[in-house]
Amino acid sequence: MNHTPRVAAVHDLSGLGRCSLSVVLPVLSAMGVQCCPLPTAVLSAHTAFPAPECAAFQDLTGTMEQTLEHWAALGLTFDAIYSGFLGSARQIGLLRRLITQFRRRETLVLMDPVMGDRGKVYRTYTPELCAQMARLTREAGLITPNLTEAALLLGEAYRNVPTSQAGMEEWLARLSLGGRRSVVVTGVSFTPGTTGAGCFDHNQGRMCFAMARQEPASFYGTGDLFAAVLLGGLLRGEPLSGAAALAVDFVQKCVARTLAAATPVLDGVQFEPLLRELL
Ligand code: PXL
Repeated sequence: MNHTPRVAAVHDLSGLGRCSLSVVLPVLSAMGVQCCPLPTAVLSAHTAFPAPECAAFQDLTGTMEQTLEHWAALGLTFDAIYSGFLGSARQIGLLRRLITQFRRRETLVLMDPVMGDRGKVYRTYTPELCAQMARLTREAGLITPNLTEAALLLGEAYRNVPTSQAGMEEWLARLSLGGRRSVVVTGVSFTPGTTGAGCFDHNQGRMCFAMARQEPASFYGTGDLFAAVLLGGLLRGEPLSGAAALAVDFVQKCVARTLAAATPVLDGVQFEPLLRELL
């Protein structure tokens, strides 16, 4: 690609906790991608921090509507549309509009169906929002659920998460809607000490797994970091398997570095010193 690829990134902006836009923007910039943020909400800190009365959660649905009007008037289109944490169920309709109105035929639509983690749904996500999110992912060319979100999308209990490669391949096939879209499930693990991503590549019609050493802790925001590196890799022209391997490897290095520094899990991973590896 000769021009700098342009991505619309639909995510929240959290003041504390290294997730969503505060991770996506620097990663995509480092990878040579122009990131146009469409913030869904502004939070004082991500939702896993203790939330006293004074905690800020500013829903930006109205601003998103105005932004889409403005972008439409400017005749914009995007090389990729990438969505993550949403602030309200009304935003589903706006995301649908963004996808239908601003995509070209070759535009990559990456939906990270952010809904929960570790078997739990996020505090601000209603059952209505989850159901609508699942429905909208039908419009995506690529989805990147973690295990919790994969179970929610399939209507499976979290305890049924596959622990074998064959079981995960069956979930990947179901998540691909019969091969119609690409899927990358994060956090898969079949052997102790190893974790990574299970992929179905719609273009090549095949599955692959990208694994790395499992660090003995997990951090908030790593799903967002993963999806941003994956997207940056794909926009550089990497196949899904290569982009997934890059993202798995980068997240593992960030986690290892953060563990060594022993900073709080809620603060997310120290990706900043490693960003140059993505340049
Ligand atoms: O990393 C996912 C995420 C994104 N945005 C907000 C969150 C979370 C996960 O907790 O709270 C606001």
